[in-house]
Amino acid sequence: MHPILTIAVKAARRAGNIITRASQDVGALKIQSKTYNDFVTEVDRAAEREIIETLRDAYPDHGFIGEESGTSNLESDNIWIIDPLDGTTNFLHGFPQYCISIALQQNGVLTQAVVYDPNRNDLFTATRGRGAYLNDKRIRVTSRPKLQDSIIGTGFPFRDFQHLDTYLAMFKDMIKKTAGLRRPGSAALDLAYVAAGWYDGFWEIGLSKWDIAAGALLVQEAGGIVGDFEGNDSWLETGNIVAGNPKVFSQMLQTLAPHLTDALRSKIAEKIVHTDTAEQTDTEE
Ligand code: 2AM
Ligand code: CA
Repeated sequence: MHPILTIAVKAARRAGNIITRASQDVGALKIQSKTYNDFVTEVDRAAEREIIETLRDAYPDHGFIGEESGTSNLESDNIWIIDPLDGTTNFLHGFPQYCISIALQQNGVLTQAVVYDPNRNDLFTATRGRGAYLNDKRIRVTSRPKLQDSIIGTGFPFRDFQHLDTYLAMFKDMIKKTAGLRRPGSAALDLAYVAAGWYDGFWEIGLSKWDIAAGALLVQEAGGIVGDFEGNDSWLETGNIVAGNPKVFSQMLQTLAPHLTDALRSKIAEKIVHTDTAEQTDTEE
């Protein structure tokens, strides 16, 4: 294992211990609502502190983007992107689908990824150029050629409902064009499942960097494709993400295309649309 990845795994397992201990008595936790329908607990915070301390011990000059503690030292060429507990709502309800997600971005490129599911003890890891692994076994995306035979993961809009109608139209189309949709509630694990070949693809609107950074590298290193809704690279920035095996990925883009509003197009494409169609009004928003 790459030495940097070894440290990230250590951090993830330590956070896993904190979360698992707390899961025995979620009733005792103090819960705060960050914004409507977005919760944080002392467990999220303690797990993130543990992860950052472990990484900072080894790499004092690295920077951090954490879901709970915000950003620090962003001038560094090495930025860790951390979600200490992805699936907090599940965790709070005792629904055993949540994980720790840690990614390293070096000079703007994702290079290391850990997604750790403490309930199943599933450790998903990837280093750019070296493949993706589940508990030390190499994983690959599926080779299933048809969307019609595929299982696709997704997430529902939960906080910001501006795209809800668009999402439901996408959802309706996907229901008809796939073998089934799944919505367990942790985006980082959803992406890990694409990498492991348990799903053939995944899509969601408006995620945060820490939900997807690690999972996306897992998918890429497992031979899959990650893109925004037009297949371009703005997914980490916009959080509008499609991932899948190469064949299913392009069929998903075709399925989503008729539903795209300007706001859901790639950043670059959006600029072109705006200059070319300056007279047009946006009917969707
Ligand atoms: P989080 O638990 O780390 O915030 C799935 O839709 C993604 O959205 C998850 O990765 C989850 O990450 C985030 N999310 C935040 N609040 C949510 C909620 N109330 N319901 C579903 N997902 C939520
Ligand atoms: Ca998250």
